Amino acid sequence: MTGTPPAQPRSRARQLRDLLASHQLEFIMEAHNGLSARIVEEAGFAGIWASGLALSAAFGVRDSNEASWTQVLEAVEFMVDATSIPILLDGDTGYGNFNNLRRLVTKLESRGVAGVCIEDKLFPKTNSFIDGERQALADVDEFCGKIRAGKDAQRDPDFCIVARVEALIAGWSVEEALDRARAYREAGADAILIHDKAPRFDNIQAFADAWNADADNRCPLVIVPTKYYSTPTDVFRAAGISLVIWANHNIRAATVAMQRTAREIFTDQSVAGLEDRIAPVSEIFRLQGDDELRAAERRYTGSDTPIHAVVLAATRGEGLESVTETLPKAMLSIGGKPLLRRLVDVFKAQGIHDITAVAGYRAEAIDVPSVRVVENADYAATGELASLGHARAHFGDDNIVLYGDLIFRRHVLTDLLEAAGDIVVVVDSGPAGDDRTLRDPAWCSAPDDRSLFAQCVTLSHVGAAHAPNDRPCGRWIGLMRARGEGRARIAEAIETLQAAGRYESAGVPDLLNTLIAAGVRVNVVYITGHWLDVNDLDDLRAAGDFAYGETP
Ligand code: SPV
Ligand code: MG
Repeated sequence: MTGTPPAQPRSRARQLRDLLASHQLEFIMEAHNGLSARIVEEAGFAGIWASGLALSAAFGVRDSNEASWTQVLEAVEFMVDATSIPILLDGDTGYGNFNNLRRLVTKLESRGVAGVCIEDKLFPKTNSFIDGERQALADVDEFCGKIRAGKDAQRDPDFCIVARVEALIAGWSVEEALDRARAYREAGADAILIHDKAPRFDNIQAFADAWNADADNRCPLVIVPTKYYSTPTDVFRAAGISLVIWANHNIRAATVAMQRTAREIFTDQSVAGLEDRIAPVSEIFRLQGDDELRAAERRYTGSDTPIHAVVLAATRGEGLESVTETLPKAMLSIGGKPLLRRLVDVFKAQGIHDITAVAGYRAEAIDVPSVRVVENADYAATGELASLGHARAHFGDDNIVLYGDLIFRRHVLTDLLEAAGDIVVVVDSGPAGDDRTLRDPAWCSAPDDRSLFAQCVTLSHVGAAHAPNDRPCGRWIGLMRARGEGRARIAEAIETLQAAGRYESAGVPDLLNTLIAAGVRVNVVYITGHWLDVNDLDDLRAAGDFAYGETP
């Protein structure tokens, strides 16, 4: 067979090299541990600056080589593991002479770090913004030897060594900075980081003008606008800068957040007033990649029976007629992906591969890989339960049933899968939850106490019809699980509804209420937000924004 072999994914070192060579201004951002690195990647950055200042601050030591190079290496390894984008390590002076740099480069390559930046100062260095003028610069020849040694040590030709010129920091002239930069380029540096502590861009502008005017200087320029931050970014673009490093803004933002939080908790002796302003623990679990572990557990421990998902996708969607002429609601595109495809991605991430969609309106338009489509041809005259009945042949011992217009963060499904009980529903106790005019208000045995650990709460009633007089505890989001004995109880409840002549028109809330009336325990998992259902054009827009903030 002939044909072009599939393209290899670019290595991280290659990605960094491409960023430096890019014809447009590129940006990388500081991170100091695995969590912040993942946050930088999720924000959309194409690379990470493993800042010496931020790493040492996170360790609680000074930016004066108080943390050993192996401690830095270990921290950066966590950052590599947590991300897929290139990391440029702030390697200070290379932690010693040429030989120390060689060893550093070898170790960085083995840990998947894409490049290192070394500065022409003396070990142990001090942060450039502390008494910069008192800082001695390295001898140019010695520093060039270090660059050459580093380049000779690398195995991957794409690994980048960025040479950082500290002449302006130490109070020397632009000319001195240019002389040094030229020497470093000739020694093999892949890019020049020209650093300055002045509040204006003038010196670097003069440096860049001279650098770019000289045809020999085909070597990208990198800057760190920490002090001249008010300079418009377009000025950097016009100056021909290749890469901007936002060098310390995550550690500084985290510092303010932690100071405020600690002070507030100390003063209030309570966290009640704070809870809604800090990341929910579920967000931390998400950033830690907990979903993947849950799915792997199911895959490898064999302790779980396969889970079947049934998506109720028969409706066109009242309020969405203008966009559902040719497709059902479940096929509406959210952020470039049909709703149903989003659900499939979430299921697959949890190791759920048996997915059935019950189609009705424009059934032929439901075309999503990995989804089995069954049709409720009588969808217009029947209810959700009848649609569910069409998927009966594809139920297993463990089933997830949900509305096809849902979009939710992955942890919502994780929470459901973690919950105990044969029949479990997800209820949002968030601010909108106590509004009984919303779809599917839910009354439960206890309100959400927002505790970290699962409460034992059961469902008492769902839906506005025949609702109790007190306020609902939240809103059923249209997502439930039925397994083991729960299946038999559901079959009985369906018989009850049939006997009462209510089956054809019944919705899933009717089924749940029938179960509750028969004394069946329906457990509740509380969530607060992090989901949407798409009922009208406003919801559709909101879903687009929601999807935008999602993990790729
Ligand atoms: C760092 O982020 O550690 C740097 C950049 O070296 S700066 O702090 O601006 O010198
Ligand atoms: Mg540094």
